[in-house]
Amino acid sequence: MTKRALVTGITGQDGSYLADFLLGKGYEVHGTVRRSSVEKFERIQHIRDRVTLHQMDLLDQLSIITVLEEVEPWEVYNLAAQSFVPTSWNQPLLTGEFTALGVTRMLEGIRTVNPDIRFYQASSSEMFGMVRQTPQNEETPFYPRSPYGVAKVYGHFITVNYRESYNLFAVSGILFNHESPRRGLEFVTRKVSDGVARIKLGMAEVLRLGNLDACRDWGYAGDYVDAMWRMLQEEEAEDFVIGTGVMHSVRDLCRIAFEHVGLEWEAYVMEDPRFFRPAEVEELCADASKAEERLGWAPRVSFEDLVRMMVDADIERLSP
Ligand code: NAP
Ligand code: F7E
Repeated sequence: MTKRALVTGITGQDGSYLADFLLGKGYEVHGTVRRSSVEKFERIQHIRDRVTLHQMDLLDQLSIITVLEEVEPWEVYNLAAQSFVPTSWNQPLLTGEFTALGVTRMLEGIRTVNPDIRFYQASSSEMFGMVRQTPQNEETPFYPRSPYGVAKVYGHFITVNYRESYNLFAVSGILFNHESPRRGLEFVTRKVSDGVARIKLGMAEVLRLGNLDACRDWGYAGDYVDAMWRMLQEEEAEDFVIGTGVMHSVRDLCRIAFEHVGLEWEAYVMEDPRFFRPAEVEELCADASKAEERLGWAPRVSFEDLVRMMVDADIERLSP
């Protein structure tokens, strides 16, 4: 029988890769979109006729229940959120509504419509914030450093709580940063790949960034959606950390990206106080050994290959 999945946030980076992945597995794929005066479906344009879209907003409980009733999914992947950390300081209440309370609305919808649905929550390494130990695993305590991180901690624990209270198959994937040519332009990897492409093509002269010392465990989004799916195929609902275990600084990112097009990064990158954050997450590094052992999951794309893939894609996109 054909499996049916519902993906919230299908127009986002991860939603689009997950839709590709599930279609490849033979799923019937449904996705939720917010009503907008203009369509923003670029990331799913290539599969537009293979997925079914439904209007839904995380702020609107009725829209969630209606979509769950219409689609009757076996699996729900809750990827929708306000996901950009700096915006969470400018719009902390909206971030809380989408990224925290939105998860409760999804879980309440599932409990009401069909408690047998398997539920995936997109938790984040931002929950570790000011890290209590390195590398971080499923047992590491959380210390979020932004309204976004705080909202994700709520989303994480409400998922755990509904699993324990109502026996739902509800899991959290604690995913470390993952990137791709479909990454939003404001995130640092894409800002760098886009900036490098513009400089190489003579369309820009400098690239203004914030904290170059920040370190992240960056992986490839295409690898990470596979881990989401694996978590929902398990016998027991459990949470997993997903990351590469390799950490790089923003400085490394710049060096590798500029080197790829034969340029010296120091000549073009300027630190700009506008891009520093009120509270920073200095470093994150995953210990994904539980996922490796239990899910048989491992990242396939290295950081260097990821950066080169993103730079090449932006050069191709921007070339006349
Ligand atoms: P993204 O590209 O920003 O996509 C977010 C998606 O959420 C978009 O489709 C957006 O729709 C939708 N959305 C936002 N607010 C909504 C609302 N009120 N109602 C319904 N849909 C709404 O994010 P991503 O990188 O794919 O990340 C996917 C999820 O994983 C997010 O929850 C994020 O917080 C989490 N996460 C991401 C990473 C990472 O490194 N990428 C790591 C850990 C966790 P529009 O197109 O209408 O804006
Ligand atoms: O920043 C530093 C910045 O915005 C990474 C989201 O997907 O991953 C993402 O959150 C680092 C930070 O991602 C600039 O200070 C320096 O230390 O690419 P980012 P993020 O904040 O780590 C997590 C796991 C999520 O869950 C989130 O949804 O890079 N940095 N200069 C900069 N960052 C940006 N954006 N722009 C700069 O100019």
